[in-house]
Amino acid sequence: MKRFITEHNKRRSVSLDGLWRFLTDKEDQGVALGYQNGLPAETTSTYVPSVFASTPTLLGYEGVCWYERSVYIEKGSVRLHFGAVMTDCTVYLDGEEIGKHYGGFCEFEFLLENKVAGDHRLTVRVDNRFDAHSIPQEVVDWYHHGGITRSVTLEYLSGVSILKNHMHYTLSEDLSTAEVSFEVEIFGADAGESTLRITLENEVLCSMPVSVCAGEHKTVVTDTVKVENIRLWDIGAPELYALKAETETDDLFDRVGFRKIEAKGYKILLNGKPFMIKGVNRHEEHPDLGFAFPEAMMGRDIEIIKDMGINSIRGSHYPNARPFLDLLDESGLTFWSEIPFWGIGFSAETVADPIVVARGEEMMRDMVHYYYNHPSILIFGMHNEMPVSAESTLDLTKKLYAFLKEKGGNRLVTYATCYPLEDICLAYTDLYCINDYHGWYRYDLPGTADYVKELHAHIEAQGLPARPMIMSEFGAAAIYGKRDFDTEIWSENYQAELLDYCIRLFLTDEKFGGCYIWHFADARTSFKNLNRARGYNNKGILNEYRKPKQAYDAVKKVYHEF
Ligand code: ADA
Repeated sequence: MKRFITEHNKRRSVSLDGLWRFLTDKEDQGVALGYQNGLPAETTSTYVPSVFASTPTLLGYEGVCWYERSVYIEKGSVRLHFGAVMTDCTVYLDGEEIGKHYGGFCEFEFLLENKVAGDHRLTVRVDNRFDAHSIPQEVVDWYHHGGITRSVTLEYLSGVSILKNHMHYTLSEDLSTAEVSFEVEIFGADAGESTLRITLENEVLCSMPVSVCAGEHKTVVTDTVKVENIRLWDIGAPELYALKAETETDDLFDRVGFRKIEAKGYKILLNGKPFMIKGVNRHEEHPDLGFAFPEAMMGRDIEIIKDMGINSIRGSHYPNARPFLDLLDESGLTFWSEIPFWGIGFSAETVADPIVVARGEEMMRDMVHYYYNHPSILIFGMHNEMPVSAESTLDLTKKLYAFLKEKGGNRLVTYATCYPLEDICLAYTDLYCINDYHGWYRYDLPGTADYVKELHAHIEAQGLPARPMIMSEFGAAAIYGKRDFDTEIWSENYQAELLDYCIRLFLTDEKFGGCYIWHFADARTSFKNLNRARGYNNKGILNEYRKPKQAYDAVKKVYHEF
């Protein structure tokens, strides 16, 4: 799969990025017309990965599109991996359905067994329409993109193959030693026996016999071993370890880190030391290329973010691309990863819909499955601005919270609420994360201070435990270039003043664990739903092409002071 690290030496993998045949199917007649058995001759082509809207004539397109290409498959089993397809897709090989996937920001894969060597036709039907069960719902504050938005890879599996290797660990009290074990998913590409060897840096931590039947999936949990002299992964000092799992015929590399995150009283502790989040929300969105975000720009965004003194990014509001997480691991920046349960669109009834719940749970499982080893992820987010006074949201929150606490590794689990005073879910979070725009939607910036007091009083009055509070969103829109002598709303001046005021307020409050500015860069949204100026959410510290507004210097100054 597409990463910024090499995942295999033994396993051969082939990128399927590039030109694919492409056809829109506005009337959704494709299956009846047999497109899965071959697209018509007049079909054009498009680049994978990309979004529909990067083709100017498809701007605003909502509907079905078909992708097709030929792939050479050697005899045996292969793993077909998609970085993300927006939003609903069905995948066919030589006309036969091999699987479906729902959810526009999650990785997924199919295993194809015993293929005949030769050229095969791979077809993907992609549908970006919304329905009653969509996550997010149609009303959402980002652009309705569609397409095969991240890389596609084909990998050849042979013998005892390794599909996953999660490193579990517990650090000693003084954080110098770790009790480590591995949960390894193996697959029998061919029936056989092998030795599973796991090395961390160059030390062999496990060597055990494994055997599988052809087509068999097995999860192996290794014995726990002690690793001494731990070099901790930390902010600005991101010590990473090379992790390798291999059998005679296959291998899987990763990079891991050891660190401990906790919430104690009002403090967040990273590696036992108080950690104040100086954060920013970021959409992984490019004004022309949408969610097919260019990799070189990921690195550039990180440099810009570091320059401002930011130490944490909230991947609002969906799992970000793996290469970005690789960069975060290596940069010593921390991350909040969440799934796109995005507020306003969801009614209490929709949250109770079993299809919606099942889809949400699957997205969460996918996120944990693929992202588990990334040390930069300190926080898993369950949802954003949902109807938290409803029993249905309480049920959902309980389920997701229990799952993440059990399976999510050493992470804080939370959600962002904009209705904290009516919120009945607050017992199921490790942090009280509030989105509040006093200085924007209410034009009452000084009111923020009173609101914060009210929030603390509310938590206490409810008898809820002392936990760090985070302002997970706050900000103001500013149109790039609108600067003046006064501080009118929509101006860069007003935005800069607001951010300076709020950050000082939050970071000097002893019950706060930090804040996340809304947001890094202006991001495209939908006129249809939200009627936003220019069709953008203009609360970026930078504009959509990453040109700094006045807020850039203001944020840099204040974050560097703390
Ligand atoms: C919400 C939401 C963000 C964005 C923001 C805004 O808090 O979570 O995605 O829409 O409001 O700009 O109003």
